[in-house]
Amino acid sequence: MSQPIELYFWPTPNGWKISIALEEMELPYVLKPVNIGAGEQFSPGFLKISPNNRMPAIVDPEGPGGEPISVFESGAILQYLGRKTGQFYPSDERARIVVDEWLFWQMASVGPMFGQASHFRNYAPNLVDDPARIEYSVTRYNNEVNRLIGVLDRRLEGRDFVADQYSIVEMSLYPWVKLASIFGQDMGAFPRVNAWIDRIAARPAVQRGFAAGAELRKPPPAPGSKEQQEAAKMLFGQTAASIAQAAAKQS
Ligand SMILES: N[C@@H](CCC(=O)N[C@@H](CS)C(=O)NCC(=O)O)C(=O)O
Repeated sequence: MSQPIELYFWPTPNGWKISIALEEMELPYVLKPVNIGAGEQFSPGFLKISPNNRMPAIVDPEGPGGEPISVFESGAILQYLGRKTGQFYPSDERARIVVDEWLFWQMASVGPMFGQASHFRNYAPNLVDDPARIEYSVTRYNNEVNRLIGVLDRRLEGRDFVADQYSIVEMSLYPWVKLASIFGQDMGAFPRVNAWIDRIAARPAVQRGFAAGAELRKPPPAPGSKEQQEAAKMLFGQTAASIAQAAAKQS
């Protein structure tokens, strides 16, 4: 029996990418919660594994050569797990390049743009005095999310999955794209994406991946509450100096 992989995790789209992958690949794992609203991502122990103070990250006690290895950045983790298991990440070079193209597209475009769209739509209104100040940003990122879902919809013309088969690309994209409607997107305009969402949602491993750490997920704190202000302080307005201070507090 192999030793479980430690998954440093909080239930958010980037965290679910990896719980889904571990479930799909049937790898044993233990959750190591990193409460990002409470600043646990700044603890020196976690920063050693994940220097960018973001989850997810993993520690595989049975890495290359049988020695432990840690990996941060969800795209790097998905590629590592795909290579380790030989699953959902083709070894044929041409097929692998297609997976890499779309995985990097997720990492460089979908994740960051959806993240900004969510920030300006869901969080920023509680952080500014005058909502007119964020109107331009809300529109900019909503448009970008809309454009990206359009790219995905075109890609899915005549195909069930983004690459030739269900792959780590779906694991990276699905947790974000399924949230698009709550980011205010009219998903009626994207029938192929909707069918793709249904196809993925039906997979038992995806359902298990989403259920991982469900008990950690609390309703978002009430706007203007002390809890919300504390979480916002942790998550927004980070600078190099503020991270150093937070790390010192956590040590
Ligand atoms: N590019 C990173 C992004 C990870 C990321 O943004 N994680 C967020 C939660 S979804 C986080 O840990 N935030 C903590 C913070 O902002 O301090 C990846 O894909 O792994």
